[in-house]
Amino acid sequence: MKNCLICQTNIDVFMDFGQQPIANGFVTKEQFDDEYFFHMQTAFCPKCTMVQLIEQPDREKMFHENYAFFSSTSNYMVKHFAAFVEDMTSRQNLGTNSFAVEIGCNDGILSQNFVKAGIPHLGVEPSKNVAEIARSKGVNVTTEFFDKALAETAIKNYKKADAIFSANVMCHIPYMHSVFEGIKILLDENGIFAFEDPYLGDIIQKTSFDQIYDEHVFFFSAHSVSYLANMHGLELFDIAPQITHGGSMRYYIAHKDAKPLSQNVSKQLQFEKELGLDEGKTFTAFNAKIDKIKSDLITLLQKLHNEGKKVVAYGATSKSTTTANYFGITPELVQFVSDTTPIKQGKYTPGMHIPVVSHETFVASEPDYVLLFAWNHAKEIMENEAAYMKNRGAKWIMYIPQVEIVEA
Ligand code: DWN
Ligand code: SAH
Repeated sequence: MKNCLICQTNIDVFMDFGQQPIANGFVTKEQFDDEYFFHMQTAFCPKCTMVQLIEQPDREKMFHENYAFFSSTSNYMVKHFAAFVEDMTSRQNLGTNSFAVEIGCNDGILSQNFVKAGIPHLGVEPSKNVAEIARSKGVNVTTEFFDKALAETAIKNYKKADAIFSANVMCHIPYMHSVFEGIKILLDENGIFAFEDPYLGDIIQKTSFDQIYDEHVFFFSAHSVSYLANMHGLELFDIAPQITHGGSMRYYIAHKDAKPLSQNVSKQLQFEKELGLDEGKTFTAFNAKIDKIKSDLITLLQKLHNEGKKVVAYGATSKSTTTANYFGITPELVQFVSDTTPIKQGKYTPGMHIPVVSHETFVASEPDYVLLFAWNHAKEIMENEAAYMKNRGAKWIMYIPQVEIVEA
């Protein structure tokens, strides 16, 4: 029995993924024998409704000077984050006299827009290699983990923030009360803290179980975020669904009563009730759907293997570490994974040890089927590869929300 990281209530496990490796821990052959594994289980809190990991590896094992995810590998995401800064610029009238903070700025994909607009800013990014790239784009970065202590230092060195941004980072941080205490200290009395993360409603509706991996400790909903904000004298006053990462939600938070409350919030809370996000049985049903995808995908890959087809994968994502390890996708079933990230190439995927190769190798390989591990970037990738796939007569294999073969 464990206690909820948010409200301390006893929580029960609803899904057990067994032993899982570090999702972004790509390994060399020499490292095969001493890979780190942890017991990955998810639980639902019946009181505050937060869905969460029971156990998470130490943060230094995941976020360090060899972090393997570089945000700017997707052109679509570059545009998405420029639009996020525009949205907040118009809400807060951001300019040369403002102060903006980004928590988890990675390679500067979002914060580079502050540089372009001349907005004084601070990027917080503990993974030194990606932070260095953000710096090379002119972003002012501190290579530390955001928490209450960092917020206290930031108000001494800078000033209170008119806007605090974070994308795909809040859901990574187990010490969430320290983060929210930090937000309370750092946010100007009229400021907005806007963050987005994969949305629990989409995860349940699409059975996108692969959003569950070591880095993702929380699976947020409007209900759980609103509960958390209230605990700190803050308020969730607006929300905006996003299509990114297979369905995300942007949450707008301010000091209590500082901003008008949008009807979007109450409508979403109603929708979440209808979807059953406040009931344990919803997550039991989710479990059964995961196991159906597992057996359908493994049956298909085994059949293609027996027929002598060449099957490869596209996108060595963090998500695919869960898919490959939980389903048992071996290098026999999938020969390699293509990925444009240099630090991943020449290494092997965590746990299952599928070789990671460059896009050039993929193009030269003439596959029959391509398993789209980076399914959240399907539009961008399928458009870019349409001509190649058609010429080759290759087909895509999709598995979210269900297993299907898709003609290019
Ligand atoms: O939350 C997180 C999100 C934002 O990013 C982090 N915890 C880690 C990471 O998750 P992920 O690895 O599942 O993210 P992506 O964006 O689905 O990863 C896509 C992968 O595919 C990257 O390694 C880059 C690669 N890629 C490619 O080879 N060709 C991507 C595109 C768009 C391409 O055209
Ligand atoms: N915002 C980017 C990066 C997401 S990946 C995007 O949306 O693409 C998650 C990032 O969070 C990593 O770069 C990791 O180093 C960073 N991170 C993890 N814990 C953090 C913390 N406590 N404070 C700030 N950043 C953190």
